[in-house]
Amino acid sequence: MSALRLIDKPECPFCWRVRIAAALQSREVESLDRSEPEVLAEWQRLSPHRSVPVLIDGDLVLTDSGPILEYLAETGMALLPDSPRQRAEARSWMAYGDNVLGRSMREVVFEKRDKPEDEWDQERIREGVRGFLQGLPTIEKALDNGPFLAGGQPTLAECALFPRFALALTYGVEVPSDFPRIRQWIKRMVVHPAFMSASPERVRNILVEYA
Ligand SMILES: N[C@@H](CCC(=O)N[C@@H](CS)C(=O)NCC(=O)O)C(=O)O
Repeated sequence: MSALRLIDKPECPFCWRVRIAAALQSREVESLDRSEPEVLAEWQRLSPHRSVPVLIDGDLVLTDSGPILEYLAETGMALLPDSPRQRAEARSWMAYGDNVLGRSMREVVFEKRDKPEDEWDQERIREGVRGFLQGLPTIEKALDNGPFLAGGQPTLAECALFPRFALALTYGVEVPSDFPRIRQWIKRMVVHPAFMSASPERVRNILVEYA
């Protein structure tokens, strides 16, 4: 199996999910930080819509985390369950993570990330947190059925959702205690070497506390 190269941004949840998927498959990925000048030039050449992640496998260049994850799932160890129903569920969770959790959490992250605290738009943050929390009951219910969202093992669903929860924690948004299954599920991933090793160092320190 050839070594993969990933044009990467450490806290981008789309890059992060690719790193988790590769780590779950024990595949070596050379992470190329997009902020490095020579990587930036390569990225500008390879990414027509100017987004990360970009995966390079020999002469194959893939943009967008969706196709990248599907490619990894088809060319390496299982990242999707065997049954078509559970495969569809895993993919559906990926969409849920982006459309529900991600959409809300990005408001919190964008507001807090680049500004001093006394300039934060508290209403924007409250709205973001509200949207994120509204997304939790559906996940809590799904975790009634097993330790992971689509079967007994982490799948693409966890690859995509874990960064959303890890970012939430990093930006001060806790999962309330009335979601005990979600809290256990996060801990299950935090103690999993693939999830930990794929996380940015700053976040890893916060996750260690959580476990
Ligand atoms: N649908 C894309 C979304 C990727 C995306 O939004 N990436 C952001 C970073 S998190 C990006 O590239 N933003 C522009 C930039 O950083 O220059 C995917 O799944 O890969």
